[in-house]
Amino acid sequence: MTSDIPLQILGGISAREFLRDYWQKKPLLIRQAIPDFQSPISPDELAGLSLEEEVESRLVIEHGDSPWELRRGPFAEDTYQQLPERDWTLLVQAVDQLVPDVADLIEHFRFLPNWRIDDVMVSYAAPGGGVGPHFDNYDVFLLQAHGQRRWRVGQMCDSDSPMLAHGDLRILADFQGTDEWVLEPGDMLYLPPRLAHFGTAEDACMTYSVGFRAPSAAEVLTHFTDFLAQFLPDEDRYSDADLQPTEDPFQIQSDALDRLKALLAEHMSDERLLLTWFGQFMTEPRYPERVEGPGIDEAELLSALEDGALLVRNPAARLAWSEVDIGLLLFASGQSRLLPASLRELLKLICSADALHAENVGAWLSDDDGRSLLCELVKQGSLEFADE
Ligand SMILES: [Mn+2]
Repeated sequence: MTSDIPLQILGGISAREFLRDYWQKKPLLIRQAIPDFQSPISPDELAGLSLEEEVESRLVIEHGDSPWELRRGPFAEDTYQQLPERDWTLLVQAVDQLVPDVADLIEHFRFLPNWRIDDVMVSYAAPGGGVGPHFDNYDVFLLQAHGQRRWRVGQMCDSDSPMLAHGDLRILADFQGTDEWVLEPGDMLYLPPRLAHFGTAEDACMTYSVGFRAPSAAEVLTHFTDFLAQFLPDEDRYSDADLQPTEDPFQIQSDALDRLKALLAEHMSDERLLLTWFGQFMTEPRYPERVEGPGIDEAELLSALEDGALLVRNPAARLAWSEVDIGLLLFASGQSRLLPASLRELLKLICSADALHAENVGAWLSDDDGRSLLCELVKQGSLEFADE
């Protein structure tokens, strides 16, 4: 089994061991997870991204206009000349959507479901820079890309953990350090959700955070029930055709609760709807404005592919698929599509091939469902033509 092969990215343990002993449980320091790692982008290039309108970026300045000042990008060209020598951090979200070489890092994490991955955030810190002791509700792999960063980890936290009174940043009032390590380029630290951590730059340094996502119980309940409600007619109501005479008309009896529980159970247990909602929800793009396709018809798509065009996944799109009793469901950037089981190989190709072209999808272009699927994904913006 591939899941039992020792992986360099996990420090020589297998995916199975990592998931059993560390994932969502405890931190793991991996020295030289990527030996001789060199950052595909430079600090200047990262600063350049933070000037762009459509890029989500933040600056945290420890001794700024206020303690732990948070500024949100896009930043002006002269921002970086006016910063102090030390103790500040620049954070840029979803760099994997902007720089293909950064997206390639995700290939190391194929032992985890792709739909659990959020983005690769890249941070640059001046000496002494950090964002304060805090915790996140998500798993993260922190890959040191340049310079050295000291990471301290501490206690498990939750929403009752005391915080400093800084409106924008969630900084722990109380940090109980248990371990600390200095990470060099290529070293990586895995942190489970809710573990207090505190990183400080030993010298000017860059860190890549491969962040994961998990919907909160509150999100699952509110979003799923909203989705479900669209399919429920108004006449589908609490009903009590079995009602018995009441002794006290003001009392809510347990039989009313039983009827409510039955109503909830009846609707909440529809697996197809639950799967459809979940697939759509988990593939909703973080930046929907980056997933917009051209108006194109099947004939145009066909002739472009025959002329040698390459189709690639839009790095801002999210894709997932699943199996149901009557076929396959493809989820693409918040939408779902029921497809015949015969398209299984095409779905896998769409989700994982480096590029789609006349050779690898040729056979499906003469299939009505296959051709229409590819065309829809281009129109929706989940697939796009490669520049060359
Ligand atoms: Mn963090």
